[in-house]
Amino acid sequence: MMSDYLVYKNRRYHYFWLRDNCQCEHCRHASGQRIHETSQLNSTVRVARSHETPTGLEIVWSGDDQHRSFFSSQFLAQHCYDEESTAVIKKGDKQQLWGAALTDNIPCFDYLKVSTDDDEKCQWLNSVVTHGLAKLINVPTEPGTILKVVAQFGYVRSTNYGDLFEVLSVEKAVNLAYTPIPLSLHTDNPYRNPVPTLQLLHCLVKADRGGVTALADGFYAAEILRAEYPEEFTLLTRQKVAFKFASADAILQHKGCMIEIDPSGAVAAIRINNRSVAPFDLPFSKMLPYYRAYRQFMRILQGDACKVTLTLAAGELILFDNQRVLHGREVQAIGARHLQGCYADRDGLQSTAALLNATG
Ligand code: NM2
Ligand code: OGA
Ligand code: ZN
Ligand code: ZN
Repeated sequence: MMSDYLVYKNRRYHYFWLRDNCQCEHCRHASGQRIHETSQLNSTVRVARSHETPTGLEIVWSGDDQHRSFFSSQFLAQHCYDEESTAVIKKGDKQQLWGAALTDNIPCFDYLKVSTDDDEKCQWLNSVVTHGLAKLINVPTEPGTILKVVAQFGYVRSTNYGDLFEVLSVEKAVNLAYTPIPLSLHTDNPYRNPVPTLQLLHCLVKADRGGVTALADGFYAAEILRAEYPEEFTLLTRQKVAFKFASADAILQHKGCMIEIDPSGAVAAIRINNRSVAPFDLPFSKMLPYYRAYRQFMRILQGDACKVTLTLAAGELILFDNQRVLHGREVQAIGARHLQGCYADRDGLQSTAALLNATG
């Protein structure tokens, strides 16, 4: 059989891949977007001639009107795919998992600095990418400031709870969040699809007593579960369960796995919220094993290896990945505690971080 690839610097590149990724002005718009339709290319396109220049690789194609391509060696190195490593579970290359030892090392930044200095802003956002979490201090306690914080990196995701929500203890609360009752570690809005990917909580008034914030890296806890209780881990990644929320202005329901893995097996998202789990609707034979797995995962999350606690002071704000980092409220809040919260999109934050990293 005729070869369908060429070798450049000991790496193989398929002819079709090269033709599809041609960077010439007929194939790519000045914006960088592809002009030709991949589905319309000649699938048997072949290289008529190729030669290496000091800066890359030139190709003249046969069976395609003598089309010419040039690939810089940088482009080829950056996009090289010649490796058979599909069996390896790849966690996001920037992720840094953390456990209880983070208590004294939570990435912490000053609001004035991040809003006036791009390097500082870049480090703040990079921490959210790596740790799924960052704390801001010296955030003015003027109500609504949380929206200005979001504007530093992206846009608010509005929900049935509004652009922002008041975490206050009220009469006739629609959600346990709006009572002084403790909340076990959870991710917000598991009953939505898509789930809001980022959450911010800004403390305007600290409780006289109680109202302690608990945090845990769900990805770290999931790796403990995977290592120590593999069957329980698998059950939580395979069996969907329903989450529900209903109030006067919303009826929301979604079925999903408590631990989501990507096709390589890497943990991609956590969905845990004890107060809004609907009655499990599982095959009879799976009911008790599922409870065992869920309860074991909660014990790991709430245990000494994973959980970090802190009490937010007025003017402090936490920004975290709502599909990775679980949050909770320990100890009944006494006094006029007041937080404001809101949601935002992780991809917008990642985009701002990427721009800052590119220019910095
Ligand atoms: N609040 C704080 O997702 C949840 O139901 C947790 C969300 C009410 C917006 C609480
Ligand atoms: C929430 C929440 C925690 C707190 O509003 O979603 O979890 O400390 N609040 O009040
Ligand atoms: Zn071209
Ligand atoms: Zn919450």
